[in-house]
Amino acid sequence: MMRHLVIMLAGLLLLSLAPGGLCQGCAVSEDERPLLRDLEKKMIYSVDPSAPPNPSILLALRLAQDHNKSIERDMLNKLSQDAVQRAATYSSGLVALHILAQEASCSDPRRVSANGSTIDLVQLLKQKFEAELQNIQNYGNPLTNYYQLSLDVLALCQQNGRLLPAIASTLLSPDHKKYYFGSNFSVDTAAVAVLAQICLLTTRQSHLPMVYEKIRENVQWLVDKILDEKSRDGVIGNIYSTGLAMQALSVSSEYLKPRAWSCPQTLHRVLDEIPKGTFNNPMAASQIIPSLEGRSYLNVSELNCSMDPDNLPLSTPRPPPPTSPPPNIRVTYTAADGVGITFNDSIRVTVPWGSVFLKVMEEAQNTDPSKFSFTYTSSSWGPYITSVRGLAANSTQHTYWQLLSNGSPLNQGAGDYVVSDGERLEVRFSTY
Ligand code: B12
Repeated sequence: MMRHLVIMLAGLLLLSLAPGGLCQGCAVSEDERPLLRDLEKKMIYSVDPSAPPNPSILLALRLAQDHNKSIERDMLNKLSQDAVQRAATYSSGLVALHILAQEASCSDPRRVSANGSTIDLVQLLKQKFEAELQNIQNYGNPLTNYYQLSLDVLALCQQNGRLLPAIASTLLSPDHKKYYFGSNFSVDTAAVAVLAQICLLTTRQSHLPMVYEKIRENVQWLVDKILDEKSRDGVIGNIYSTGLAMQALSVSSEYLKPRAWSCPQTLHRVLDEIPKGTFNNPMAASQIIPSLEGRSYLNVSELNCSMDPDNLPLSTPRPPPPTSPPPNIRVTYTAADGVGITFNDSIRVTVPWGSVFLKVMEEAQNTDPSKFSFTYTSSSWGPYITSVRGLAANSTQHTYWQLLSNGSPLNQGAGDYVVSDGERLEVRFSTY
């Protein structure tokens, strides 16, 4: 009896230490938990009910320790409804995120039902993934990007989707074109590629040792590159890639040299940013929350939904107290074609203190639409600038409208970045 108990306890301990186990890496302490709970609540409040439901948010809530069951149930229903209606139009990475969110909610992604219809998201992802591979074969580029391809591999691997590890090992191999935007290494992309390949190594769906050797080499290269992007203060890439990087590094401890990374240092750096509002964008919150819980997207299949506590009550948020109108500030705004070099126009704009970049763009457009007209689409991260002065971004040509301040690229979008007095803002047509 006693022996059995000891063996069981040892087994549990081993399970929790294994890669992908529930208690890996570092996590917030009980003293720090209120900060995390506040972030979760804020993320829930800031969900836009008129926007399409966002699987990253439910995924983060499910990976958290504290839960609000009715909110999660509601989100799952909305995601299922959206999936049965529109999944055919989703990008491959969005299908992958829906699969992860369904799985994390203990719901079968192969049978998602709503309004009398049922859809098999895993089958759909296989088709979308196939189309991505076909596009690479025909044109040298995926339909989307390697961040989404990594999400695809991760979701298919978690679902035992008969994804050939040999294909994945070539697909995610070291390559400038895959892991860089322009001259910048994409820590976010590398992090998801690590998670995907650790999944492949853990689930062993092929019998060819050479394939696994290649995957291990890929992971080693990616982990080293991610660590190259670590600053002395613990941020990895920028603050918005740090959450995914933490997930990747905490499941790849065997690829890290001793003392190569201090998880607690990075964790505390992230915690310091929460009160400053750095993660007020719900997407940003959703990508940081799992790592604060010491968890990763590899844990979705291990969640036991029937054991969830229902302990995250939401109070109605208090409306902010009335304030006197803010003073005005002045900034310079430039719209430039950095590819064809056909225009480069600047204007001085006055906006209320606390305005975001988008407000500056709107003011400039109102003042001189012939030079500063623009369009945007709504995305999970907020407004994505698609064209300025009729010149449109084109993903097949790898062009986009880059946002800059005083000559440096911003790490936030036009809907989030708060401008300051005297700042030189710019939208520049660029390539990646
Ligand atoms: C790929 C990518 C790009 C590509 C998008 C085109 C393509 N080839 O797919 C390029 C290189 C063009 C790009 C541009 C920008 N990006 Co970007 N991008 C990503 C990345 C790596 C993956 C996005 C993705 O495919 N998600 C999966 C799919 C399923 O989700 P999705 O919402 O449908 O994805 C679309 C949108 O996210 C949109 N998008 C991409 N980046 C951004 C950024 C913002 C602010 C918005 C509103 C939308 C948006 O393009 C995606 C593909 O269609 C993420 C990394 C991450 N952690 O999420 C960064 C990320 C979202 N980008 C970021 C930033 C800052 C930008 C820029 C503002 C940079 C700049 N200074 O100009 C610009 C956007 C400017 C604009 N025009 O409005 C940040 C956002 C952080 C934040 N707090 O807002 C991230 C998190 C990277 C980071 N760690 O800094 N990006």
